[in-house]
Amino acid sequence: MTLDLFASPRDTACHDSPHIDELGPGAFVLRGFAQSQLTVLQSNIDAVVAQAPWRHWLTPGGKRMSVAMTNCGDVGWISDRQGYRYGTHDPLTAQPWPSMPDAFATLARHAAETAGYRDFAPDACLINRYTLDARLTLHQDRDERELGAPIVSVSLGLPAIFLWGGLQRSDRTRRVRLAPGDVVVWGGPSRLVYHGIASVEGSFDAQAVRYNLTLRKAQ
Ligand code: MD6
Ligand code: FE
Repeated sequence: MTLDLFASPRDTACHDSPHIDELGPGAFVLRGFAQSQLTVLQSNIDAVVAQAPWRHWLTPGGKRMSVAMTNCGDVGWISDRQGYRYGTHDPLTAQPWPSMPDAFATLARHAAETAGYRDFAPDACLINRYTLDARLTLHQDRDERELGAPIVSVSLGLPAIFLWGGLQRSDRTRRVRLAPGDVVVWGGPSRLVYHGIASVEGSFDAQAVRYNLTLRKAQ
């Protein structure tokens, strides 16, 4: 995988700071890549949530997830006692998931290209909302049919401590702070790395939350 910082001149419009941290083979944090688009992204999140409200999925084991979620795109990620899967309809409203905003798909394509993945065309976006007490335990993203495509993840709102592990759950993890506007892109040999969110930074008096967009090619 080659890292081509100057993949395309139009990419430069997307980010103010091209600083890149390498997490592992094929995995990068593009610091501040979405900084100039946070307002647009947030209004698109609000529009999705107006159609497909936040909900706390149950894990297959019956536990309520602390992270609130919704989706947009052709398919959305669903969890319940039957398991994890992608579905075309929101089980809460029985409607198709809201369509993927252009701003999400374009940002994801540019971020993927900057990390060396050409022609990324996401068909699913999971939107996560973290309050201060929310956590996401170590997991692999393996419900997608297309494991050859990378995943692009965009952070908004409060900063968080992201855990980056290895290909085994028991591998040691590295703590990586993700700030609003940071974009993580990973695929290739790192596609099935275990990862999670250890904590969200903030004070309990504030109403602020963290949002994360995870764009994937699911089908
Ligand atoms: C989060 N992210 O940042 C959780 N998964 O809130 C993920 O679980 C994730 O950032 C796959 C690829 C990128 C991610
Ligand atoms: Fe994940």
